[in-house]
Amino acid sequence: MRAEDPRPVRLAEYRPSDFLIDAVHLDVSLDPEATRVTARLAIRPNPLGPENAALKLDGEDLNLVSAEIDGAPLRVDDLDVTPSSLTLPNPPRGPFELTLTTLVDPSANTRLMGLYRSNGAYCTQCEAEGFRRITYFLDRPDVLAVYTTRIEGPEAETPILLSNGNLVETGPAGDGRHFAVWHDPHPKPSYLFALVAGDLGVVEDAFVTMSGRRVALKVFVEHGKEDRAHHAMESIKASMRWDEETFGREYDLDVFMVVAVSYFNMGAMENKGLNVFNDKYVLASPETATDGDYANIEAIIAHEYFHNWTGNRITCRDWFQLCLKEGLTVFRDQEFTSDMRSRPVKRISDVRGLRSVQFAEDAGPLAHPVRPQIYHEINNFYTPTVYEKGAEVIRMLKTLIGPEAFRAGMDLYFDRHDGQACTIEQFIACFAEVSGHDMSQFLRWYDQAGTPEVDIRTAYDPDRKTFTIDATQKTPPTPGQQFKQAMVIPLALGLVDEDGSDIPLVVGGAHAGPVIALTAENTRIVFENVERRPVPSLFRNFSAPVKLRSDQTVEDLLFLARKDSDPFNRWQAVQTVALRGLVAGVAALREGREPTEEPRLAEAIGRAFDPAETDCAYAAQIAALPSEGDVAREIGEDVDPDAIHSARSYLKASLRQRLAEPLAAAFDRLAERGPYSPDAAAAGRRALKIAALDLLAAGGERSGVERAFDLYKTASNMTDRVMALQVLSLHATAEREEALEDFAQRYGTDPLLIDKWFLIQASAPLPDTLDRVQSLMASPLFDMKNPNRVRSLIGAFASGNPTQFNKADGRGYGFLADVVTELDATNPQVAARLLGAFRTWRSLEPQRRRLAESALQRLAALPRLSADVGDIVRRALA
Ligand code: 0A1
Ligand code: ZN
Repeated sequence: MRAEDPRPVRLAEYRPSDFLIDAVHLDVSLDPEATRVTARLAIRPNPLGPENAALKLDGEDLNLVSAEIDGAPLRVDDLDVTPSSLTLPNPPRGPFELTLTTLVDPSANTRLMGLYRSNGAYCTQCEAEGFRRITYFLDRPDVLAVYTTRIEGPEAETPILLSNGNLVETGPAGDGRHFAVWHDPHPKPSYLFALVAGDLGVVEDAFVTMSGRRVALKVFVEHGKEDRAHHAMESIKASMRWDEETFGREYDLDVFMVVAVSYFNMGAMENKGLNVFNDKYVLASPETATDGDYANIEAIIAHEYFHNWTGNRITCRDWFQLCLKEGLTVFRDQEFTSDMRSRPVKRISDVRGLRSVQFAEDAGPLAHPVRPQIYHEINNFYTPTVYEKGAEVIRMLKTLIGPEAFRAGMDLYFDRHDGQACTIEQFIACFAEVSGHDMSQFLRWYDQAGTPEVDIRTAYDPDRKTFTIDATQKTPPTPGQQFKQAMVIPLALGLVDEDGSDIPLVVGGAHAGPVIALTAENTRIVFENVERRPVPSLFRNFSAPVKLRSDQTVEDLLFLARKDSDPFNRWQAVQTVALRGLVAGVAALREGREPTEEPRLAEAIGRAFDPAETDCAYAAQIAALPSEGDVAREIGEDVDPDAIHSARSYLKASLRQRLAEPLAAAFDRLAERGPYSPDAAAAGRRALKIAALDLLAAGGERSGVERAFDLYKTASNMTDRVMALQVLSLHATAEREEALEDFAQRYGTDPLLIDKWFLIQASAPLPDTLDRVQSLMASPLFDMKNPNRVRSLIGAFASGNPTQFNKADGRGYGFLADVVTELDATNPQVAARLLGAFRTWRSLEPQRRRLAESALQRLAALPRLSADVGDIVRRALA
């Protein structure tokens, strides 16, 4: 039998640390299998803690060589060493220095947590609990220390030696070895520690801060890839400038470094002064990167850089407060992108992402609050709820108190809490203070899980000239939270008059809105002086992360699609019409009927391709139909992924027929002219061109497939080539196979391009996709030890291919369970994330649900399961 569940960690049981560590001197002598780490720790009892406490340090996969207190060796009996800790039962009662020497094996570290190797280089990942795999430590975010790090290694293999802070000394160390000493003056938690050593290329630049200090900027990449580091470098400078201008935040060290590594569990990591990145989010050139890559790099560089203030200077008291740094930093990077590119397009794409992943999480067995109250494995809480819903909560806060009070609250937060490890309450108190708002009800957004559903009914009274809105809110039960309380829901709205203008909002004789806070289960709002029935535009700019049900008619929505002044709701209106049509189409197909068509939808979508439409990026969003996942969520239960796919294909084919001419004209008009530029406007033109191509090829229509094949062959940039390949990949044709073959020939030596090739094949809604995924896993291009390869082949299949993962015979589920079983032995964190594909299994139709459940049960019964995978499996089945 499997071991018992490990004891969970509970927010309610938080206690400050019994001891504090003020300074850390690390001496790291690099060796592929036996790196020697000597840690000199300046420790003292916490004045807030109990007397006579034992000192228990965290440790994992460490080999203890020696231990000393204030220079005197400790005997083994003075210590209690277990696989996860080192305890001193009777430590000194005053300050003391503990020196520990341990050996670690970076080459055997396949979990990619702690010190490990990536293509020969050494690097570290310490968030959340990886530092304990480097040395014994109080590995918790509320223990802040000043770090000095000496790294020593062979000069030939590791000419570059990096750690946090500023470089203070370098020199030879004998025997062909050399050393570097780094000192970081800013006290930090252990999860922000980093070390990198290897033979790397570098691109250098500089930034002069708002107070005139010069900061050296360095981006380290594998040799030969330097010419792909320039976009990342430009993004660093843009981020630094933006944070000064928007939040008054200045950088605080002499050097800021980014290192790209090819083996990385997540996207990137904000280690103080030394951000380590998944190379996918650094490397870009017109020949190798798509518009999407350029945009991701800009956003993720910004995200990690912004953590310097929201996360590093002010950190989290405990891991339950993860959203304190993550939700806020996502909000900041979203704002940055909005300012750098198009605000409405960014909002639309963020909301698409939120709905497709976070709403799905909230609706299933893995739902949890933005600030969880309990966890078994913290690695599993780097979730869309903590990140993306966490950002929505900050956005609502800003909407409710207004931009000036929001900025004042941020200033107060930075001022008051710089250098501290904080809680959500401390953060929110800053905004309560500057705005005078009572935030107690607002705090429920952090503690109550689930997506609130808001139902809005309206009535116009021509005699009284009133327009009444009745809003009801309800949050469905989620695991561990049966009953829900009412939330503060900011409703940004407009009442739109015939000509598209907003009529003045008057309630109780006074001017009202445009944001009304819904705070009770039922709210009635009576607008006065309304001469004609207006069309309500609700939740403008997606003012709250809720599901809206309303009595808006298709006519209302089509009117808003044309006339609303809010670009988000013009897009939303088209989406809602399409979604309603798709849901009806699924019902029809399941009853053996043909879906009925809504010709006015084709008209609304057709406007995106009108030559008069100049905002192509926005038009491409209008043209993009709700995804299969969107339709599944809207249906909610008894979901049949095949029927959804068919209904959507049916709609696409009908749009192709109705819009054949404008689509072809747009495709030709938007053909690439001149050299490639990744800027937002040019990217928008390409996005719209591909949207046209995708519809032209709907149903495998020959002329569309031929166009796609032609674009593939003649493409002058990677976006066109990859997007054309993606359109081709949807239909079983000879062109598809020829293009896939050609792509592998051209780019087979570039791992990031192979990832695109894997992903495209794994996402294809074709019956032989699973077989193909399995044979690609056997190819030498695949590497189960590299998370990027795993995600682009297996992750894309499981989370990005609804029909093939959810094959009616259950083979997709069995396959994922097998891969997770294998991967769990080497990298539990990535294995657990793959299992996220099961987050919606309970909403499937009965046959698939049974098959998914038995795949999960098979995992649950395994004799050895990591904490990471065990936690997801148990919660998914609970
Ligand atoms: N703090 C990082 C996310 C991150 C979390 C855990 C990691 O360990 C494998 C790595 C990165 C961010 O928000 O970017
Ligand atoms: Zn982050």
